[in-house]
Amino acid sequence: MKKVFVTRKLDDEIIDQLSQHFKVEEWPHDDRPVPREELIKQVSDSHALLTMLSDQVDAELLEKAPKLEIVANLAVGYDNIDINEVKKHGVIITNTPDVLTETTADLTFSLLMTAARRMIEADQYIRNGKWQSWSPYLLAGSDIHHKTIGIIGMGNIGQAVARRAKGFEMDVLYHTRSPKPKAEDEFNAKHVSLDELLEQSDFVVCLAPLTKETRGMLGAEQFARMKTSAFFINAGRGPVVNESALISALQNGEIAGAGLDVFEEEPISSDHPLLSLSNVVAVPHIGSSSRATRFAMMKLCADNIEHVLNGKEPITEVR
Ligand code: 8YV
Repeated sequence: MKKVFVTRKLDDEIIDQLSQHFKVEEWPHDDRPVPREELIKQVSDSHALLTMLSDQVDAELLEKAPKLEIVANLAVGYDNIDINEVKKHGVIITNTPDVLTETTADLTFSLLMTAARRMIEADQYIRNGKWQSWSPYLLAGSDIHHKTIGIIGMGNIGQAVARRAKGFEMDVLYHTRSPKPKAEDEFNAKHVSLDELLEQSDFVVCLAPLTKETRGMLGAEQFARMKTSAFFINAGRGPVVNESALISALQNGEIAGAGLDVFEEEPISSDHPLLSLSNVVAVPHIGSSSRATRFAMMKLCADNIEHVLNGKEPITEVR
């Protein structure tokens, strides 16, 4: 019987599905990653790995995995996997696109709204007993409707964010490797250079994947180009941003605020400098985290594994 190793405790229904056909072993914790030594030990006789973003799949691991046929990553991003190495070893990689698009766009837009309308500060204001009377500019924030949103990385999630922005009658700019004529028709979106996007947007939303080209692409120079009234939202990958440059831009009033789902190094601790800033909204990488979507992601990983180990085509292969 072929063996599947699952690197985090998942839904019982998923494990039951896989156990009907395969020998399944699962790291028994849902809140901490499998230690590297354990992963290396487990992979030595595994035919499939169901991995999380916190697991590094690299040359060292693959050398120790002679039977491995598939790595099914529970995320649309796969920057934790050395694609070239995996391909060299003839192993198939799958990810979880589409099923998480709308949920991640919801969270991205929530971050934008929460930052602009100072929702966290307002909630804390009441909880801390500060609400004594009404006042004209009490917790006055920034408008969202009719403003300009600039989306960096116009893939499926970027387009789903643009669709939400249209509901708020926003102007949509975007910057991505190749223009998206469909998005231009549907949202009247304008493809612009990164500099133009930064200079003209009231909300800069980063959804770019992490690659050699995008690592550190937003630094001091880019934040300096943004309007002082603009907000920066990141629901893509932390290392696309130079975090110390972002902190300086926020501290020096070069930008108005930020909404962040992702960070340079995750998890961040409660004494992280970003958390000392009242104009920052931070959430712990929960973009795709609705119950239904996380289940759909797990199911897609299990289905991909079932297909590949049974000699069928994978459903969502990373090519
Ligand atoms: C994942 C994500 O849930 O899909 C991605 O790329 O960032 C999230 O949706 C997270 O990475 C957990 O693996």
